[in-house]
Amino acid sequence: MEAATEPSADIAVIGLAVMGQNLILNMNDHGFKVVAFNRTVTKVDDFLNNEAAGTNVVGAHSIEEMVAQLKTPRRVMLMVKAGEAVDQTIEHLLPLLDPGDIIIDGGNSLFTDTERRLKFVEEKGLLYIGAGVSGGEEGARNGPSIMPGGSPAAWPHVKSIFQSIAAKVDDGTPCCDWVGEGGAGHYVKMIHNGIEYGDMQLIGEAYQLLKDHLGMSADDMSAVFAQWNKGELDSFLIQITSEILAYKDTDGQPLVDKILDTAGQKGTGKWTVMSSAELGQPVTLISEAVYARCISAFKDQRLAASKVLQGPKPNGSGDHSLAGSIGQALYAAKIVSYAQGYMLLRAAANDYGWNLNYGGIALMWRGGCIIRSRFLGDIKKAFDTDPALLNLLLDPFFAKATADAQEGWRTVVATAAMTGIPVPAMSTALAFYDAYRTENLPANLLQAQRDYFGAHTYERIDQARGQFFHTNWTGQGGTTSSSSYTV
Ligand code: 2AM
Repeated sequence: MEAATEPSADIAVIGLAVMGQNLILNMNDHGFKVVAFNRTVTKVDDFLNNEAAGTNVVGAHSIEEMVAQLKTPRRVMLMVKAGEAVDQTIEHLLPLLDPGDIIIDGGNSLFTDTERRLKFVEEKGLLYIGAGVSGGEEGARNGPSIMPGGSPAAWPHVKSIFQSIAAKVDDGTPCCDWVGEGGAGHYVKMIHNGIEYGDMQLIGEAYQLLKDHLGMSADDMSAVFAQWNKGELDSFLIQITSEILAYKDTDGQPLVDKILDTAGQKGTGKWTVMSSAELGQPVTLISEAVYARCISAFKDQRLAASKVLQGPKPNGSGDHSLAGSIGQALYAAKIVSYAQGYMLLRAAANDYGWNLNYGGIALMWRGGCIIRSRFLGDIKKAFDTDPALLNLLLDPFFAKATADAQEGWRTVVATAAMTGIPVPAMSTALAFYDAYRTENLPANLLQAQRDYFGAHTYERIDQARGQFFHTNWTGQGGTTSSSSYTV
C-alpha cells in the first residue's frame, strides 16, 4: 500500500471462515469497499486470489495494515469463533482504534459476553455492536437476517451497510433493524435459534407420526410437506424437509433413512432454556426440543431400552386422513412456541432494560434466516395491531387459529400417546395451552404442602393479594412462618 493513499475502505471484516467470506462478498456486491483480514494470514491471499478475485475487496496482512485502510469512524466487524477469540481480537484492536470507532461482533456470542464487552469497549470511548446474523452460508452471501444491538450511537454508521446486505421481504423492507441496547441483538439471535430448535423438533415429530403411525413412504411424506408449504405452514424449514425427503442416495433409496438418529447441538438452544429458567418464563417447547436432542444422543441406551421397556409400538396402519390433523398439531404447537419465545423476549427486555420492538423482530425473522416463514408476517401484524400485546395467543388471529386447529392437535397428541410415539413438543405445547387457559390450577394444594412442611405461607382467595397466612397443620411446633419466603 502507498503511504500517501487516503484510507478508502468502508468496513473491515476479521475472520475469513465461510460466513465472513460470504458477508464480505455480499458487502462488495452492494458497493462497499471491504478490507479483509484473518489471523492466519495466508487465508487472506487465498481469499483474494480465489473467491474474491475480480472484486473490489482488498486485503491486509496485519491488523495495523487493516486499520490504516479504513475511513473514519472506523468500522471493524469480527466474524471469528465465539468465545475467547472475540476477546483476544478486541484486545488487539483497541490500541489501534480511536474514540468513536465501531467494533461489531457478528458471531454467535452469548449475550452476557456482549454486555460485558460493550461496557469494556465503551469505557475506552469506542462504540460496540453485537449483531446476530442468521441464514447460514447462503444467507450470508445473498441476504441474511441481521439483528444488531449495542451502542445506539453506532447504528447510524452501520445502518446502510447492514440494511443493504440483509434479506428483503416482498415490499423491499430489509430483514435488519436496530434491536436495542446492550446485548439485545445477540439475545434476539439466541431466541431465534431456540425457536429454530422448536420448529425442527415439531417437524421431526410430524415426520415420525407420518412415517411410523401412518406408514408413509419418504416420497409420500415429501408430498405432504410440499402441500403444507402452500398453506399457513409455508416456511423454509418445511420446504427443505420436503426436499430432503425426496432426496435419493446413490442406490435410489431415500438418503434420510440412512442417517443416524443422533442430533448435535452447539449451545444456543441450551442458552435459551437457561435464560428462560433464569427469568422464570415457561418456554417449555424449546426446552423439550433441546432435551429431545439430548435423548437422541443416547443411541446405545435407547437401543438397549427398546428391548426391555414395554409399551405399544406403532405399526404403520394409521389412517392417512390423520395427516391433516398432524399438520394442525404442528401449526398450533408452533403458535405456542412463538408465544413462549415472545414471553421470554418481553421478560428479558424488562429485566435488562431493553426497549424491544416486537413487530420489528418478527419482520427481521420474516426473511433471510432459518425460521423464515409466512407465519412471521402474521406475528408482525399482531404486534402492529397491538404493540403492547401481552401474549401472542391472545391476539384474535392466533386465538382463532389455535381454536380451529385444536381438535386435530388433541387427536394427534392422544394418538401418539396410545401408539407409543414420543411427541414432547406437540404435547408440551398442548399442556401449556391448557394450563394458560385454566382459571384454577392445583397450585393451591402445592402452596398448602409448602406451608405444611416449610411454613412458606400462602395467600387466600377470600383475602386481598399480598397478605400471607400460615397454618399450624399438625398442631405441633411453633407458628412462625419461614423467613426464606420470597413473593
Ligand atoms: P484462523 O483461520 O486463523 O483459525 C473461525 O474459526 C474464524 O475465527 C477463523 O477465521 C479463525 O481464524 C478465527 N479465529 C479463531 N480463533 C481466533 C483467535 N483466537 N483470534 C483471531 N481469530 C480467531
